[in-house]
Amino acid sequence: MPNYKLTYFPLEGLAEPIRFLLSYAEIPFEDYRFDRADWPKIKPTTPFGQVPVLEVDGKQVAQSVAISRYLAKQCGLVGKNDWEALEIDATVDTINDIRVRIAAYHYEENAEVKAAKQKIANEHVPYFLERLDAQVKKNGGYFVGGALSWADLTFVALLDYLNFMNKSDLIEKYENLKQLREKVLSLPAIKSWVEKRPKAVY
Ligand SMILES: N[C@@H](CCC(=O)N[C@@H](CS)C(=O)NCC(=O)O)C(=O)O
Repeated sequence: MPNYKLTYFPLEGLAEPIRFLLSYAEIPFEDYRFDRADWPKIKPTTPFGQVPVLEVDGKQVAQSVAISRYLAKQCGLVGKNDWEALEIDATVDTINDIRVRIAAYHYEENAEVKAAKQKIANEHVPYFLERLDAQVKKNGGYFVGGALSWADLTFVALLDYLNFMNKSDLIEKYENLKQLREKVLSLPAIKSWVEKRPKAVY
Protein backbone atom coordinates (compact mmCIF):
# COMPACT_ATOMS: atom_id res chain seq x y z
CA MET A 1 0.00 0.00 0.00
CA PRO A 2 1.44 3.44 -0.91
CA ASN A 3 2.25 5.99 1.77
CA TYR A 4 -0.40 8.73 2.08
CA LYS A 5 0.13 12.10 3.72
CA LEU A 6 -2.54 14.81 3.80
CA THR A 7 -1.44 18.36 4.57
CA TYR A 8 -3.94 21.00 5.71
CA PHE A 9 -4.68 23.67 8.31
CA PRO A 10 -5.72 22.29 11.73
CA LEU A 11 -9.39 22.07 10.84
CA GLU A 12 -12.01 20.16 8.85
CA GLY A 13 -12.65 22.56 5.95
CA LEU A 14 -11.77 21.30 2.48
CA ALA A 15 -9.69 18.40 3.79
CA GLU A 16 -12.56 16.63 5.52
CA PRO A 17 -14.09 15.02 2.38
CA ILE A 18 -10.63 13.58 1.65
CA ARG A 19 -10.32 12.32 5.22
CA PHE A 20 -13.79 10.71 4.95
CA LEU A 21 -12.77 8.96 1.72
CA LEU A 22 -9.43 7.75 3.07
CA SER A 23 -11.23 6.43 6.14
CA TYR A 24 -13.99 4.77 4.12
CA ALA A 25 -11.37 3.14 1.87
CA GLU A 26 -9.48 2.00 4.97
CA ILE A 27 -6.32 3.66 3.70
CA PRO A 28 -4.00 4.59 6.59
CA PHE A 29 -2.74 8.17 6.20
CA GLU A 30 -0.71 10.79 7.99
CA ASP A 31 -3.15 13.57 8.87
CA TYR A 32 -0.64 16.42 8.93
CA ARG A 33 -2.25 19.55 10.41
CA PHE A 34 0.23 22.40 10.51
CA ASP A 35 0.11 25.44 12.79
CA ARG A 36 -1.35 28.46 11.05
CA ALA A 37 1.84 30.39 11.91
CA ASP A 38 3.83 27.98 9.71
CA TRP A 39 1.73 28.55 6.58
CA PRO A 40 4.10 31.14 4.99
CA LYS A 41 6.86 28.51 5.19
CA ILE A 42 4.69 25.66 3.87
CA LYS A 43 2.92 27.57 1.08
CA PRO A 44 5.91 27.66 -1.34
CA THR A 45 6.39 23.89 -0.92
CA THR A 46 2.89 23.15 -2.28
CA PRO A 47 2.09 22.81 -6.02
CA PHE A 48 -0.23 25.86 -6.23
CA GLY A 49 0.24 27.66 -2.91
CA GLN A 50 -2.93 26.09 -1.53
CA VAL A 51 -3.98 23.22 0.66
CA PRO A 52 -5.21 20.48 0.97
CA VAL A 53 -2.31 18.66 -0.62
CA LEU A 54 -2.13 14.88 -0.79
CA GLU A 55 1.20 13.13 -1.08
CA VAL A 56 1.23 9.58 -2.35
CA ASP A 57 4.64 8.00 -1.95
CA GLY A 58 6.11 11.50 -1.98
CA LYS A 59 4.24 12.68 -5.12
CA GLN A 60 2.23 15.81 -4.36
CA VAL A 61 -1.15 16.78 -5.73
CA ALA A 62 -3.53 19.67 -4.94
CA GLN A 63 -7.29 20.26 -5.47
CA SER A 64 -9.63 18.65 -2.96
CA VAL A 65 -12.34 17.59 -5.41
CA ALA A 66 -9.93 15.89 -7.81
CA ILE A 67 -8.26 14.11 -4.89
CA SER A 68 -11.63 12.91 -3.59
CA ARG A 69 -12.62 11.62 -7.02
CA TYR A 70 -9.33 9.72 -7.32
CA LEU A 71 -9.85 8.06 -3.93
CA ALA A 72 -13.50 7.33 -4.73
CA LYS A 73 -12.38 5.38 -7.80
CA GLN A 74 -10.23 3.22 -5.58
CA CYS A 75 -13.10 2.24 -3.31
CA GLY A 76 -15.97 1.92 -5.79
CA LEU A 77 -17.84 5.13 -4.96
CA VAL A 78 -18.02 6.61 -8.49
CA GLY A 79 -21.33 5.14 -9.67
CA LYS A 80 -22.21 2.14 -11.82
CA ASN A 81 -21.54 3.77 -15.19
CA ASP A 82 -20.33 7.00 -16.82
CA TRP A 83 -23.74 8.65 -16.53
CA GLU A 84 -23.89 8.07 -12.78
CA ALA A 85 -20.28 9.28 -12.52
CA LEU A 86 -21.38 12.48 -14.29
CA GLU A 87 -24.35 12.92 -11.95
CA ILE A 88 -22.06 12.44 -8.95
CA ASP A 89 -19.60 15.04 -10.32
CA ALA A 90 -22.48 17.47 -10.95
CA THR A 91 -23.77 16.97 -7.39
CA VAL A 92 -20.32 17.67 -5.94
CA ASP A 93 -20.18 20.85 -8.05
CA THR A 94 -23.56 21.94 -6.66
CA ILE A 95 -22.35 21.25 -3.11
CA ASN A 96 -19.37 23.46 -3.84
CA ASP A 97 -21.62 26.17 -5.28
CA ILE A 98 -23.34 26.21 -1.88
CA ARG A 99 -19.99 26.37 -0.07
CA VAL A 100 -18.77 29.23 -2.26
CA ARG A 101 -21.95 31.30 -1.63
CA ILE A 102 -21.60 30.86 2.15
CA ALA A 103 -17.83 31.37 2.26
CA ALA A 104 -18.19 34.53 0.14
CA TYR A 105 -20.01 36.36 2.92
CA HIS A 106 -18.41 34.55 5.86
CA TYR A 107 -14.89 35.70 4.91
CA GLU A 108 -15.92 39.19 3.70
CA GLU A 109 -14.62 41.96 5.95
CA ASN A 110 -16.39 44.99 4.52
CA ALA A 111 -19.74 45.15 6.39
CA GLU A 112 -21.73 46.50 3.47
CA VAL A 113 -20.37 43.99 0.96
CA LYS A 114 -20.83 41.22 3.53
CA ALA A 115 -24.52 42.06 3.91
CA ALA A 116 -25.01 42.03 0.14
CA LYS A 117 -23.24 38.67 -0.21
CA GLN A 118 -25.24 37.24 2.68
CA LYS A 119 -28.45 38.28 0.96
CA ILE A 120 -27.37 36.37 -2.16
CA ALA A 121 -26.52 33.29 -0.06
CA ASN A 122 -29.86 33.50 1.75
CA GLU A 123 -31.60 33.27 -1.61
CA HIS A 124 -29.39 30.78 -3.42
CA VAL A 125 -28.54 28.29 -0.69
CA PRO A 126 -32.12 27.17 0.18
CA TYR A 127 -32.87 27.01 -3.55
CA PHE A 128 -30.00 24.52 -4.03
CA LEU A 129 -30.72 22.59 -0.82
CA GLU A 130 -34.38 22.10 -1.67
CA ARG A 131 -33.36 20.55 -4.97
CA LEU A 132 -30.67 18.38 -3.42
CA ASP A 133 -33.22 17.15 -0.88
CA ALA A 134 -35.62 16.23 -3.71
CA GLN A 135 -32.76 14.50 -5.55
CA VAL A 136 -32.08 12.27 -2.52
CA LYS A 137 -35.78 11.46 -2.21
CA LYS A 138 -35.96 10.47 -5.88
CA ASN A 139 -32.79 8.35 -5.70
CA GLY A 140 -33.65 6.00 -2.87
CA GLY A 141 -31.99 7.93 -0.06
CA TYR A 142 -28.70 8.76 -1.80
CA PHE A 143 -27.74 11.50 -4.25
CA VAL A 144 -27.24 9.15 -7.19
CA GLY A 145 -28.37 5.67 -8.26
CA GLY A 146 -29.79 4.47 -4.94
CA ALA A 147 -26.30 3.74 -3.62
CA LEU A 148 -23.59 5.42 -1.61
CA SER A 149 -21.18 7.58 -3.66
CA TRP A 150 -18.47 10.12 -2.95
CA ALA A 151 -21.07 12.89 -3.39
CA ASP A 152 -22.79 11.62 -0.21
CA LEU A 153 -19.50 11.49 1.70
CA THR A 154 -18.46 14.93 0.43
CA PHE A 155 -21.75 16.53 1.45
CA VAL A 156 -21.74 15.15 4.97
CA ALA A 157 -18.02 15.81 5.45
CA LEU A 158 -18.45 19.49 4.52
CA LEU A 159 -21.63 20.08 6.55
CA ASP A 160 -19.94 20.95 9.86
CA TYR A 161 -17.81 23.57 8.12
CA LEU A 162 -20.80 24.99 6.24
CA ASN A 163 -22.90 25.08 9.42
CA PHE A 164 -20.06 26.77 11.26
CA MET A 165 -19.79 29.50 8.62
CA ASN A 166 -23.58 29.86 8.36
CA LYS A 167 -24.11 29.71 12.17
CA SER A 168 -27.07 27.33 11.82
CA ASP A 169 -27.94 23.77 10.84
CA LEU A 170 -28.40 24.24 7.11
CA ILE A 171 -30.36 21.02 6.59
CA GLU A 172 -32.72 21.37 9.55
CA LYS A 173 -35.74 21.63 7.24
CA TYR A 174 -34.67 18.93 4.79
CA GLU A 175 -35.73 15.47 5.94
CA ASN A 176 -34.06 13.52 3.12
CA LEU A 177 -30.74 15.29 3.61
CA LYS A 178 -30.99 14.71 7.36
CA GLN A 179 -31.54 10.99 6.81
CA LEU A 180 -28.61 10.93 4.40
CA ARG A 181 -26.41 12.56 7.05
CA GLU A 182 -27.45 9.90 9.60
CA LYS A 183 -26.79 7.12 7.10
CA VAL A 184 -23.29 8.36 6.26
CA LEU A 185 -22.39 9.05 9.90
CA SER A 186 -23.44 5.54 10.86
CA LEU A 187 -21.16 3.82 8.34
CA PRO A 188 -18.70 1.98 10.60
CA ALA A 189 -15.56 3.47 9.00
CA ILE A 190 -16.96 7.01 9.09
CA LYS A 191 -18.31 6.60 12.62
CA SER A 192 -14.92 5.50 13.83
CA TRP A 193 -13.15 8.37 12.01
CA VAL A 194 -15.54 10.97 13.45
CA GLU A 195 -15.01 9.55 16.93
CA LYS A 196 -11.25 9.64 16.72
CA ARG A 197 -10.59 12.80 14.65
CA PRO A 198 -9.18 15.85 16.40
CA LYS A 199 -11.82 18.30 17.52
CA ALA A 200 -12.10 20.80 14.71
CA VAL A 201 -10.75 24.23 15.35
CA TYR A 202 -12.15 26.59 12.71
N1 LIG B 1 -9.97 24.55 -5.19
C1 LIG B 1 -9.05 24.29 -4.11
C2 LIG B 1 -9.14 25.43 -3.12
C3 LIG B 1 -8.08 25.33 -2.06
C4 LIG B 1 -8.13 26.50 -1.08
O1 LIG B 1 -8.87 27.49 -1.28
N2 LIG B 1 -7.33 26.38 -0.03
C5 LIG B 1 -7.25 27.42 0.98
C6 LIG B 1 -7.61 26.86 2.34
S1 LIG B 1 -9.26 26.26 2.41
C7 LIG B 1 -5.82 27.90 1.08
O2 LIG B 1 -4.88 27.15 0.84
N3 LIG B 1 -5.64 29.17 1.51
C8 LIG B 1 -4.38 29.74 1.84
C9 LIG B 1 -3.77 30.56 0.72
O3 LIG B 1 -4.33 30.62 -0.39
O4 LIG B 1 -2.71 31.17 0.98
C10 LIG B 1 -9.40 22.94 -3.45
O5 LIG B 1 -10.56 22.53 -3.49
O6 LIG B 1 -8.47 22.28 -2.95
